[in-house]
Amino acid sequence: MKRFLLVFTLLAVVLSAGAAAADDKIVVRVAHTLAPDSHYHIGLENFGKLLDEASNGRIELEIFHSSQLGSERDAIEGVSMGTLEMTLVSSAPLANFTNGFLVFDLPFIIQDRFKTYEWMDGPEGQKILDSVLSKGMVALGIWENGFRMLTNSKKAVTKPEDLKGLKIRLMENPIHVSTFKTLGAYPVPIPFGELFTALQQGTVDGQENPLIIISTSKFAEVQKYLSLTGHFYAPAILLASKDFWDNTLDDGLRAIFIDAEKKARDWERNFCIEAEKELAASLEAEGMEVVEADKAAFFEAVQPVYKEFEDQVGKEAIQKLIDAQK
Ligand code: EAX
Repeated sequence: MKRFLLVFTLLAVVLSAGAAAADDKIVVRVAHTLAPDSHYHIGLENFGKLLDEASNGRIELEIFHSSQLGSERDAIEGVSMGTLEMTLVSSAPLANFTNGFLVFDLPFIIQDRFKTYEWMDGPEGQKILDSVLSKGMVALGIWENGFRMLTNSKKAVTKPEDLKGLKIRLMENPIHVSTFKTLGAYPVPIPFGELFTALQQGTVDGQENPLIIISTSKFAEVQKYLSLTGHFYAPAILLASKDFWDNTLDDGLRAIFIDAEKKARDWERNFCIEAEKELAASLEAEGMEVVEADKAAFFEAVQPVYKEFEDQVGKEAIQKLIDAQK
């Protein structure tokens, strides 16, 4: 009997130790607004795999796609308050929280994505990332959303005048809104999760997003014309809640996140570049009419936006980003 009790006690100890190890698992929720075959989602899946491997299964990344946890603004708020661990968002809606990222929103400021990657990954980019620390967030790095292209249901837009009177959905960002006002369009900020329906119902005539989003969000079903404008370049920022970063993770786990983020970031950027190569042709095959845009004319037309925002963004910050691409 004694022997039996001893075995039983040992077994109980072993079992409860096992339970403790299982409790030790850290589930990290990350939210984004895009489709499950998008660059964000596939990039995050890869990030999750890297975290899992490096932590021997201790870190589990749980990805919520398609605005399941709300808009980008909701997700940033959640991360900032500590009710959500992570999110991957365009930098544009961060304008509601900091001026740090505004420089990226200026039309046509980014021409050379490769030189910009170097700049973003260096000390200048780090200063920008650090601007969210006081908002309860840690920005881990800059991934890619991409060069934004214009679509609409009314007409082929090749020059600024063609935009007159078109209702265009934009992200919630003052520079984006001003750019489209300057071009003569009616800007309408709508969260991404409501965009397909807004296009379908004609609440807006058009929208602008990278080709990979136009494709994975099936906008060809509700938009006829695609103009290859590349008017904004959207970086994607991987944000973590500062509470989660400081209090749930320890030094070892933080190092794992930092290392996995760099690998996943580079992988995701390459994925975007590769995917993009085929996309104009495949959207054409889906029935869109694809036109080149007179970029020089658009560039000229949006110059007042630089004047309007140069104080808020900082002349020096603008010049640094331009010089980095020389
Ligand atoms: O960050 O809202 C948008 O148009 C963004 O490109 C999208 O949510 C990805």
